[in-house]
Amino acid sequence: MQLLANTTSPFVRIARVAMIEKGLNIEPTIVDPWADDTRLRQANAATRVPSLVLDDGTPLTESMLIVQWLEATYPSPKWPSLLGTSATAAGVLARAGIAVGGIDASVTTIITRKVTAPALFDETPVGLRRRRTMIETQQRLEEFAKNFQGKYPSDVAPTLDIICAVVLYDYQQLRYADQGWLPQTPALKGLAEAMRQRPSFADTMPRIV
Ligand SMILES: N[C@@H](CCC(=O)N[C@@H](CS)C(=O)NCC(=O)O)C(=O)O
Repeated sequence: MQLLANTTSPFVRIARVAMIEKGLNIEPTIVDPWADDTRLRQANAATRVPSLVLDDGTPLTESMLIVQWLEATYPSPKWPSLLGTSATAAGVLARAGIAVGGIDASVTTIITRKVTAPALFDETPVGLRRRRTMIETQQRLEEFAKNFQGKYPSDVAPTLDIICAVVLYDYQQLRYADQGWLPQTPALKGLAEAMRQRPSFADTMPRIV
C-alpha cells in the first residue's frame, strides 16, 4: 500500500490520521502535487494528494472516500469506528461537514492566491466569501469544542468530526495565524492541543518544508 502525500495538505492529514487510528501506520510517499509527479499522475486523474494505492494496485482518491474505504475494510468493533454508533453518526458527519467546508475554503484561498498574484484574491467578493466560511466554520466548531468543558477525549480513538475539526484548526494556524480576522477559538485550540497526545495527530502535524 502506498500513500501519496505532502506535508501540508489538510486532506492528506485527515486520511493519515484515520489510517493510523485504524492501525495502518504506513510511511507516506512524499510528492509535490504541483510538479506532475508521474506516480501521482497515474494514481489520480486530478493529480492531487492524498492518493492511496492499495496492494492490488487500486488507486483510491479523495480523503472522504479513503475514509469510507477504511470504515468498510476495518469495521467496528474490531477497529475503532470513525463515525461512532448509528445513533451518533449523523451528528459526527454534520460536524465533519462543517470542518471540511472550512478546510476547503482555507485551501482554495491559498491556491487561488498563486493564480491571481500579484492581485490579492482574498479581497475579491469570492475571496471574502471564503474568508467568511473560514471564520464561521471555526466559530461553529468552537461551540462543539466547548461541549467537552475542557475534558478532551484524547484517550479514545477520535471520530471523524474531531479529526476534521482539529485538522482545520491546525491548518489555519499554519496558514492564517497572522491574519487579524482569524477568530480566537480557545476551546478548539484546547481540543487540538489535547489530541496531539495521540501519535496519529502528533506525527502528522502540518509543516512547510
Ligand atoms: N477533495 C480532495 C481535495 C484534495 C486536494 O485539493 N489536494 C490538494 C492539496 S491540499 C492538491 O493536491 N492540489 C493539487 C492540485 O489541485 O493540482 C480530497 O478530499 O482529497
